[in-house]
Amino acid sequence: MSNLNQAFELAKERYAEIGVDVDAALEKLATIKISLQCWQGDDVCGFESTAGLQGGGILATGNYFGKARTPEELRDDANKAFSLIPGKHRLSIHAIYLDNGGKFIDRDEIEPVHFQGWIDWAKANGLGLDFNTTFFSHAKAADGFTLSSANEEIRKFWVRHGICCRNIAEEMGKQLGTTCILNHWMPDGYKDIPADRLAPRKRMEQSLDEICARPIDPKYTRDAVECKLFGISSESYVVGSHEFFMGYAIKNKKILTLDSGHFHPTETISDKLSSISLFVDEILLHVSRGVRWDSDHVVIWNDDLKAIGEEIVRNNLLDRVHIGLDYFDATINRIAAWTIGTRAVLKSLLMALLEPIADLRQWELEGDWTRRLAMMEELRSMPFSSVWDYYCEKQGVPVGEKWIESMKQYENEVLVKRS
Ligand code: RNT
Ligand code: ZN
Repeated sequence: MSNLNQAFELAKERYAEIGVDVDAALEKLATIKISLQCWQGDDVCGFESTAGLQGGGILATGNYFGKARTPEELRDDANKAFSLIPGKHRLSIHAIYLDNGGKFIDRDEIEPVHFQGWIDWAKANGLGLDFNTTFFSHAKAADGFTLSSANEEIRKFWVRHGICCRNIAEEMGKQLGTTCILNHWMPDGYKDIPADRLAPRKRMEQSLDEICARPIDPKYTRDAVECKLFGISSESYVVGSHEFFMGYAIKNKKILTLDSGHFHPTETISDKLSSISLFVDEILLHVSRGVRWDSDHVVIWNDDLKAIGEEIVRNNLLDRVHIGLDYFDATINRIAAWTIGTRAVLKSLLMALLEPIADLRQWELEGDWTRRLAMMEELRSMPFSSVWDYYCEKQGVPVGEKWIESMKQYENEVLVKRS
Protein backbone atom coordinates (compact mmCIF):
# COMPACT_ATOMS: atom_id res chain seq x y z
CA MET A 1 0.00 0.00 0.00
CA SER A 2 1.30 3.48 -0.84
CA ASN A 3 2.18 5.87 1.96
CA LEU A 4 -0.75 8.01 0.95
CA ASN A 5 -3.20 5.11 1.18
CA GLN A 6 -1.72 3.97 4.45
CA ALA A 7 -2.04 7.44 5.93
CA PHE A 8 -5.63 7.56 4.71
CA GLU A 9 -6.52 4.22 6.31
CA LEU A 10 -5.06 5.37 9.63
CA ALA A 11 -6.91 8.68 9.41
CA LYS A 12 -10.13 6.83 8.67
CA GLU A 13 -9.71 4.75 11.81
CA ARG A 14 -8.98 7.83 13.87
CA TYR A 15 -12.13 9.58 12.59
CA ALA A 16 -14.17 6.42 13.18
CA GLU A 17 -13.14 6.61 16.85
CA ILE A 18 -15.07 9.87 17.15
CA GLY A 19 -17.98 8.51 15.13
CA VAL A 20 -17.19 10.14 11.78
CA ASP A 21 -17.64 8.27 8.49
CA VAL A 22 -14.86 9.48 6.21
CA ASP A 23 -16.06 7.65 3.09
CA ALA A 24 -19.48 9.27 3.38
CA ALA A 25 -17.85 12.68 3.78
CA LEU A 26 -15.77 12.22 0.63
CA GLU A 27 -18.75 11.00 -1.32
CA LYS A 28 -20.65 14.13 -0.35
CA LEU A 29 -17.69 16.40 -1.12
CA ALA A 30 -17.47 15.03 -4.65
CA THR A 31 -21.00 16.29 -5.36
CA ILE A 32 -20.30 19.90 -4.37
CA LYS A 33 -19.73 22.39 -7.17
CA ILE A 34 -17.92 25.68 -6.73
CA SER A 35 -18.54 28.45 -9.24
CA LEU A 36 -15.20 30.01 -10.13
CA GLN A 37 -15.23 33.68 -11.11
CA CYS A 38 -14.01 34.12 -14.70
CA TRP A 39 -12.94 37.67 -13.83
CA GLN A 40 -9.99 36.52 -11.72
CA GLY A 41 -8.40 35.44 -15.00
CA ASP A 42 -7.99 38.96 -16.43
CA ASP A 43 -8.48 41.43 -13.58
CA VAL A 44 -12.16 42.12 -14.46
CA CYS A 45 -11.28 43.55 -17.89
CA GLY A 46 -13.50 41.49 -20.17
CA PHE A 47 -13.47 41.43 -23.96
CA GLU A 48 -15.85 44.23 -24.81
CA SER A 49 -13.16 46.77 -25.56
CA THR A 50 -9.55 47.28 -24.51
CA ALA A 51 -10.47 49.71 -21.74
CA GLY A 52 -10.62 47.23 -18.84
CA LEU A 53 -12.12 47.72 -15.40
CA GLN A 54 -13.42 51.22 -14.85
CA GLY A 55 -15.39 52.57 -11.95
CA GLY A 56 -18.01 50.59 -10.12
CA GLY A 57 -16.13 51.00 -6.88
CA ILE A 58 -14.12 47.83 -7.34
CA LEU A 59 -10.40 47.72 -7.94
CA ALA A 60 -7.93 45.13 -9.18
CA THR A 61 -4.37 45.99 -8.22
CA GLY A 62 -1.15 44.51 -9.53
CA ASN A 63 0.27 43.75 -12.95
CA TYR A 64 1.47 40.16 -12.81
CA PHE A 65 2.26 39.09 -16.34
CA GLY A 66 0.30 36.72 -18.51
CA LYS A 67 -3.33 37.70 -18.04
CA ALA A 68 -5.79 36.28 -20.56
CA ARG A 69 -6.51 38.61 -23.47
CA THR A 70 -9.09 36.63 -25.41
CA PRO A 71 -11.92 34.23 -24.58
CA GLU A 72 -9.71 31.38 -25.86
CA GLU A 73 -6.85 32.29 -23.52
CA LEU A 74 -9.22 32.64 -20.60
CA ARG A 75 -10.69 29.22 -21.32
CA ASP A 76 -7.22 27.70 -21.53
CA ASP A 77 -6.34 29.23 -18.18
CA ALA A 78 -9.58 28.09 -16.60
CA ASN A 79 -8.95 24.57 -17.94
CA LYS A 80 -5.54 24.64 -16.29
CA ALA A 81 -7.00 25.75 -12.97
CA PHE A 82 -9.72 23.07 -13.15
CA SER A 83 -7.02 20.45 -13.69
CA LEU A 84 -5.54 21.38 -10.29
CA ILE A 85 -8.81 21.40 -8.35
CA PRO A 86 -10.49 18.16 -7.27
CA GLY A 87 -14.07 17.64 -8.45
CA LYS A 88 -16.22 19.00 -11.29
CA HIS A 89 -17.15 22.64 -10.99
CA ARG A 90 -18.64 25.70 -12.71
CA LEU A 91 -17.49 28.94 -14.24
CA SER A 92 -19.24 32.22 -13.62
CA ILE A 93 -19.16 34.56 -16.63
CA HIS A 94 -19.72 38.32 -16.58
CA ALA A 95 -21.57 39.96 -19.46
CA ILE A 96 -18.40 41.79 -20.56
CA TYR A 97 -16.77 38.45 -21.41
CA LEU A 98 -18.65 38.18 -24.66
CA ASP A 99 -17.22 36.97 -27.94
CA ASN A 100 -17.98 39.94 -30.20
CA GLY A 101 -15.78 38.96 -33.12
CA GLY A 102 -13.89 42.24 -32.80
CA LYS A 103 -16.96 44.42 -33.32
CA PHE A 104 -18.26 46.54 -30.41
CA ILE A 105 -21.66 45.41 -29.20
CA ASP A 106 -23.27 47.53 -26.53
CA ARG A 107 -24.61 46.02 -23.33
CA ASP A 108 -28.24 46.36 -24.37
CA GLU A 109 -27.62 44.37 -27.52
CA ILE A 110 -25.82 41.29 -26.29
CA GLU A 111 -27.35 37.95 -27.20
CA PRO A 112 -26.86 34.27 -26.40
CA VAL A 113 -24.88 33.86 -29.62
CA HIS A 114 -22.09 36.02 -28.17
CA PHE A 115 -21.64 33.43 -25.44
CA GLN A 116 -21.97 30.31 -27.56
CA GLY A 117 -18.19 29.80 -27.35
CA TRP A 118 -18.47 29.58 -23.58
CA ILE A 119 -21.44 27.23 -23.75
CA ASP A 120 -19.70 24.90 -26.22
CA TRP A 121 -16.55 24.86 -24.12
CA ALA A 122 -18.53 24.19 -20.92
CA LYS A 123 -20.41 21.35 -22.60
CA ALA A 124 -17.24 19.77 -23.93
CA ASN A 125 -15.66 19.90 -20.47
CA GLY A 126 -18.67 18.83 -18.41
CA LEU A 127 -18.87 22.17 -16.60
CA GLY A 128 -21.81 24.33 -15.59
CA LEU A 129 -22.00 28.07 -16.25
CA ASP A 130 -23.34 30.93 -14.17
CA PHE A 131 -23.83 34.47 -15.40
CA ASN A 132 -23.64 38.09 -14.22
CA THR A 133 -25.02 41.39 -15.41
CA THR A 134 -22.23 43.98 -15.79
CA PHE A 135 -23.49 47.33 -14.50
CA PHE A 136 -20.06 48.98 -14.40
CA SER A 137 -17.10 49.81 -16.66
CA HIS A 138 -19.32 51.73 -19.05
CA ALA A 139 -19.90 55.36 -20.05
CA LYS A 140 -23.54 55.07 -18.98
CA ALA A 141 -22.45 54.13 -15.45
CA ALA A 142 -19.89 56.92 -15.16
CA ASP A 143 -21.76 58.91 -12.50
CA GLY A 144 -22.23 55.80 -10.39
CA PHE A 145 -25.91 55.22 -11.12
CA THR A 146 -27.42 52.53 -13.34
CA LEU A 147 -30.73 50.87 -12.49
CA SER A 148 -31.54 53.64 -10.02
CA SER A 149 -30.54 56.50 -12.29
CA ALA A 150 -32.86 59.50 -12.29
CA ASN A 151 -32.12 59.80 -15.99
CA GLU A 152 -34.83 57.69 -17.55
CA GLU A 153 -32.86 57.01 -20.70
CA ILE A 154 -29.95 55.64 -18.72
CA ARG A 155 -32.19 53.63 -16.41
CA LYS A 156 -33.92 52.06 -19.37
CA PHE A 157 -30.61 51.23 -21.03
CA TRP A 158 -29.58 49.24 -17.97
CA VAL A 159 -32.98 47.56 -17.73
CA ARG A 160 -32.48 46.39 -21.30
CA HIS A 161 -29.06 45.06 -20.31
CA GLY A 162 -30.63 43.09 -17.49
CA ILE A 163 -33.22 41.62 -19.86
CA CYS A 164 -30.50 40.62 -22.37
CA CYS A 165 -28.60 38.89 -19.59
CA ARG A 166 -31.63 36.89 -18.50
CA ASN A 167 -32.05 35.65 -22.08
CA ILE A 168 -28.39 34.62 -22.15
CA ALA A 169 -28.54 32.90 -18.77
CA GLU A 170 -31.69 31.05 -19.82
CA GLU A 171 -29.94 29.79 -22.94
CA MET A 172 -26.90 28.68 -20.94
CA GLY A 173 -29.14 26.73 -18.57
CA LYS A 174 -31.09 25.19 -21.43
CA GLN A 175 -28.11 24.05 -23.44
CA LEU A 176 -26.08 22.80 -20.50
CA GLY A 177 -28.90 21.14 -18.60
CA THR A 178 -27.86 22.75 -15.31
CA THR A 179 -29.41 25.90 -13.84
CA CYS A 180 -27.46 29.04 -14.62
CA ILE A 181 -27.60 31.37 -11.63
CA LEU A 182 -27.76 34.98 -12.81
CA ASN A 183 -26.31 37.43 -10.30
CA HIS A 184 -27.14 41.12 -10.31
CA TRP A 185 -24.83 43.55 -8.59
CA MET A 186 -24.89 47.21 -9.31
CA PRO A 187 -22.60 49.92 -7.90
CA ASP A 188 -25.28 52.60 -7.47
CA GLY A 189 -24.61 54.97 -4.62
CA TYR A 190 -23.30 58.33 -3.44
CA LYS A 191 -19.86 59.31 -2.26
CA ASP A 192 -21.39 61.92 0.00
CA ILE A 193 -24.47 62.25 2.16
CA PRO A 194 -27.63 62.07 0.05
CA ALA A 195 -30.64 64.32 0.40
CA ASP A 196 -32.95 61.58 -0.82
CA ARG A 197 -32.29 57.99 0.16
CA LEU A 198 -35.69 56.73 -0.87
CA ALA A 199 -36.17 57.76 -4.50
CA PRO A 200 -33.16 55.84 -5.90
CA ARG A 201 -34.33 52.75 -4.04
CA LYS A 202 -37.80 53.07 -5.53
CA ARG A 203 -36.27 53.35 -9.00
CA MET A 204 -34.02 50.37 -8.32
CA GLU A 205 -37.01 48.28 -7.27
CA GLN A 206 -38.93 49.32 -10.36
CA SER A 207 -35.98 48.48 -12.63
CA LEU A 208 -35.50 45.06 -11.09
CA ASP A 209 -39.22 44.36 -11.48
CA GLU A 210 -38.98 45.34 -15.14
CA ILE A 211 -35.93 43.13 -15.69
CA CYS A 212 -37.57 40.15 -14.04
CA ALA A 213 -41.00 40.67 -15.58
CA ARG A 214 -40.80 37.74 -18.01
CA PRO A 215 -41.30 34.48 -16.15
CA ILE A 216 -38.53 32.01 -16.95
CA ASP A 217 -38.50 28.32 -16.10
CA PRO A 218 -36.42 28.22 -12.90
CA LYS A 219 -34.71 25.08 -14.09
CA TYR A 220 -32.89 27.19 -16.70
CA THR A 221 -32.02 30.31 -14.74
CA ARG A 222 -32.81 32.05 -11.47
CA ASP A 223 -32.01 35.60 -10.43
CA ALA A 224 -29.81 36.48 -7.49
CA VAL A 225 -29.39 39.96 -6.00
CA GLU A 226 -26.25 41.16 -4.24
CA CYS A 227 -26.17 43.79 -1.52
CA LYS A 228 -23.23 45.89 -0.40
CA LEU A 229 -22.34 48.17 2.48
CA PHE A 230 -20.10 50.64 0.68
CA GLY A 231 -17.67 50.94 -2.21
CA ILE A 232 -15.06 53.36 -3.47
CA SER A 233 -17.16 56.43 -4.33
CA SER A 234 -20.27 55.06 -2.66
CA GLU A 235 -18.99 55.48 0.88
CA SER A 236 -22.05 57.32 2.22
CA TYR A 237 -24.88 55.52 0.55
CA VAL A 238 -25.43 52.34 -1.45
CA VAL A 239 -28.84 51.96 -3.05
CA GLY A 240 -28.72 48.15 -2.91
CA SER A 241 -28.06 47.83 0.80
CA HIS A 242 -28.49 44.65 2.82
CA GLU A 243 -32.00 45.59 3.92
CA PHE A 244 -32.97 46.57 0.38
CA PHE A 245 -31.94 43.29 -1.18
CA MET A 246 -33.00 41.07 1.66
CA GLY A 247 -36.45 42.66 1.40
CA TYR A 248 -36.44 42.38 -2.38
CA ALA A 249 -35.39 38.73 -2.30
CA ILE A 250 -37.99 37.73 0.28
CA LYS A 251 -40.81 39.61 -1.41
CA ASN A 252 -40.00 38.44 -4.93
CA LYS A 253 -38.64 34.97 -4.16
CA LYS A 254 -35.16 35.75 -5.46
CA ILE A 255 -31.85 34.28 -4.45
CA LEU A 256 -29.98 36.48 -1.98
CA THR A 257 -26.27 36.90 -2.63
CA LEU A 258 -23.93 37.30 0.32
CA ASP A 259 -20.42 38.53 -0.47
CA SER A 260 -17.92 38.12 2.37
CA GLY A 261 -16.60 41.64 1.77
CA HIS A 262 -19.92 43.45 1.73
CA PHE A 263 -20.64 43.91 5.41
CA HIS A 264 -19.12 45.69 8.40
CA PRO A 265 -15.61 44.35 8.95
CA THR A 266 -16.54 42.53 12.16
CA GLU A 267 -19.56 40.82 10.57
CA THR A 268 -19.18 37.41 8.98
CA ILE A 269 -21.47 35.95 6.36
CA SER A 270 -21.33 32.54 8.04
CA ASP A 271 -23.56 33.73 10.87
CA LYS A 272 -26.13 35.03 8.41
CA LEU A 273 -26.82 31.69 6.70
CA SER A 274 -29.02 30.12 9.35
CA SER A 275 -31.17 33.25 9.69
CA ILE A 276 -31.56 33.88 6.00
CA SER A 277 -32.26 30.22 5.29
CA LEU A 278 -35.50 30.62 7.23
CA PHE A 279 -36.81 33.29 4.89
CA VAL A 280 -35.33 32.79 1.42
CA ASP A 281 -35.18 29.53 -0.51
CA GLU A 282 -31.70 29.89 -1.90
CA ILE A 283 -28.52 31.83 -1.23
CA LEU A 284 -25.59 32.60 -3.51
CA LEU A 285 -22.26 33.11 -1.83
CA HIS A 286 -19.52 35.33 -3.15
CA VAL A 287 -16.72 33.93 -1.09
CA SER A 288 -14.08 36.59 -0.87
CA ARG A 289 -11.50 37.87 1.62
CA GLY A 290 -11.55 41.46 2.64
CA VAL A 291 -8.39 42.79 4.22
CA ARG A 292 -9.40 45.90 6.18
CA TRP A 293 -12.02 46.67 3.51
CA ASP A 294 -13.76 44.91 0.60
CA SER A 295 -10.36 44.30 -0.98
CA ASP A 296 -11.17 41.05 -2.77
CA HIS A 297 -8.03 39.19 -1.71
CA VAL A 298 -7.58 35.55 -2.68
CA VAL A 299 -9.61 33.32 -0.37
CA ILE A 300 -7.52 31.31 2.09
CA TRP A 301 -8.42 28.66 4.60
CA ASN A 302 -8.90 30.96 7.59
CA ASP A 303 -11.43 30.83 10.40
CA ASP A 304 -14.01 32.82 8.43
CA LEU A 305 -13.92 30.31 5.63
CA LYS A 306 -13.95 27.41 8.08
CA ALA A 307 -17.13 28.83 9.63
CA ILE A 308 -18.80 29.22 6.22
CA GLY A 309 -18.21 25.53 5.49
CA GLU A 310 -19.52 24.57 8.91
CA GLU A 311 -22.72 26.59 8.61
CA ILE A 312 -23.52 25.20 5.16
CA VAL A 313 -22.90 21.60 6.22
CA ARG A 314 -24.33 21.74 9.75
CA ASN A 315 -27.57 23.33 8.57
CA ASN A 316 -27.97 20.99 5.63
CA LEU A 317 -27.79 23.82 3.15
CA LEU A 318 -25.70 22.20 0.45
CA ASP A 319 -28.71 22.07 -1.85
CA ARG A 320 -29.79 25.64 -1.17
CA VAL A 321 -26.50 27.51 -1.08
CA HIS A 322 -24.70 28.14 -4.35
CA ILE A 323 -21.03 28.63 -3.62
CA GLY A 324 -19.36 31.16 -5.88
CA LEU A 325 -16.04 32.93 -5.57
CA ASP A 326 -15.48 36.65 -5.95
CA TYR A 327 -11.98 38.05 -5.72
CA PHE A 328 -9.45 39.38 -8.18
CA ASP A 329 -5.78 39.64 -7.33
CA ALA A 330 -3.49 40.84 -10.12
CA THR A 331 -0.28 40.59 -8.09
CA ILE A 332 0.09 36.82 -8.39
CA ASN A 333 -0.34 34.12 -11.01
CA ARG A 334 -4.06 34.15 -11.74
CA ILE A 335 -4.35 30.37 -12.14
CA ALA A 336 -2.78 30.04 -8.71
CA ALA A 337 -5.30 32.56 -7.38
CA TRP A 338 -8.19 30.41 -8.60
CA THR A 339 -6.59 27.21 -7.36
CA ILE A 340 -5.66 28.47 -3.90
CA GLY A 341 -9.14 29.89 -3.30
CA THR A 342 -11.10 26.92 -4.61
CA ARG A 343 -8.98 24.34 -2.83
CA ALA A 344 -9.41 26.36 0.35
CA VAL A 345 -13.19 26.36 0.01
CA LEU A 346 -13.22 22.61 -0.61
CA LYS A 347 -11.01 22.05 2.43
CA SER A 348 -13.36 24.06 4.62
CA LEU A 349 -16.29 21.96 3.39
CA LEU A 350 -14.45 18.70 3.93
CA MET A 351 -13.42 19.79 7.41
CA ALA A 352 -17.07 20.49 8.18
CA LEU A 353 -18.16 17.14 6.74
CA LEU A 354 -15.72 15.46 9.13
CA GLU A 355 -17.29 16.89 12.30
CA PRO A 356 -19.04 14.69 14.88
CA ILE A 357 -21.86 17.18 14.73
CA ALA A 358 -24.48 15.11 16.57
CA ASP A 359 -22.19 14.85 19.60
CA LEU A 360 -21.34 18.54 19.57
CA ARG A 361 -25.02 19.42 19.49
CA GLN A 362 -25.85 16.95 22.23
CA TRP A 363 -23.20 18.40 24.55
CA GLU A 364 -24.49 21.87 23.76
CA LEU A 365 -28.03 20.91 24.72
CA GLU A 366 -26.82 19.26 27.90
CA GLY A 367 -25.02 22.45 28.85
CA ASP A 368 -21.63 20.78 28.58
CA TRP A 369 -20.04 23.71 26.81
CA THR A 370 -16.65 22.71 28.17
CA ARG A 371 -16.66 19.51 26.16
CA ARG A 372 -18.04 21.35 23.14
CA LEU A 373 -15.15 23.83 23.10
CA ALA A 374 -12.53 21.21 23.92
CA MET A 375 -13.67 18.95 21.09
CA MET A 376 -13.84 21.79 18.59
CA GLU A 377 -10.20 22.55 19.37
CA GLU A 378 -9.14 18.90 19.09
CA LEU A 379 -10.85 18.60 15.71
CA ARG A 380 -8.40 21.08 14.23
CA SER A 381 -5.53 18.66 14.65
CA MET A 382 -7.24 15.49 13.52
CA PRO A 383 -5.46 13.89 10.50
CA PHE A 384 -7.42 15.96 8.03
CA SER A 385 -4.59 16.29 5.51
CA SER A 386 -4.40 12.52 4.98
CA VAL A 387 -8.05 12.54 3.95
CA TRP A 388 -7.64 15.60 1.72
CA ASP A 389 -4.54 14.18 -0.01
CA TYR A 390 -6.33 10.90 -0.66
CA TYR A 391 -9.29 12.79 -2.11
CA CYS A 392 -7.05 14.80 -4.47
CA GLU A 393 -5.33 11.64 -5.67
CA LYS A 394 -8.63 9.87 -6.18
CA GLN A 395 -9.93 12.80 -8.18
CA GLY A 396 -6.83 12.74 -10.35
CA VAL A 397 -5.38 16.13 -9.36
CA PRO A 398 -1.99 16.94 -7.83
CA VAL A 399 -1.59 16.04 -4.15
CA GLY A 400 -0.48 18.71 -1.70
CA GLU A 401 2.03 21.25 -2.96
CA LYS A 402 2.57 19.35 -6.22
CA TRP A 403 0.04 21.55 -8.06
CA ILE A 404 2.43 24.49 -7.66
CA GLU A 405 4.99 22.96 -10.03
CA SER A 406 2.32 22.17 -12.57
CA MET A 407 1.05 25.78 -12.44
CA LYS A 408 4.62 27.10 -12.78
CA GLN A 409 5.22 24.94 -15.81
CA TYR A 410 2.14 26.41 -17.50
CA GLU A 411 3.40 29.86 -16.57
CA ASN A 412 6.75 29.16 -18.21
CA GLU A 413 5.30 27.54 -21.30
CA VAL A 414 2.18 29.59 -21.93
CA LEU A 415 1.84 32.74 -19.84
CA VAL A 416 5.31 34.19 -20.51
CA LYS A 417 4.54 34.30 -24.19
CA ARG A 418 1.68 36.70 -23.61
CA SER A 419 3.71 39.72 -22.55
C1 RNT B 1 -18.62 44.10 -6.18
C2 RNT B 1 -19.37 42.82 -6.14
C3 RNT B 1 -19.51 42.09 -7.45
C4 RNT B 1 -18.25 42.09 -8.28
C5 RNT B 1 -18.28 41.13 -9.46
C6 RNT B 1 -17.18 41.40 -10.42
O1 RNT B 1 -18.36 44.62 -4.95
O2 RNT B 1 -18.81 41.98 -5.20
O3 RNT B 1 -19.98 40.81 -7.22
O4 RNT B 1 -17.11 41.83 -7.53
O5 RNT B 1 -19.51 41.15 -10.03
ZN1 ZN C 1 -19.50 39.96 -5.10
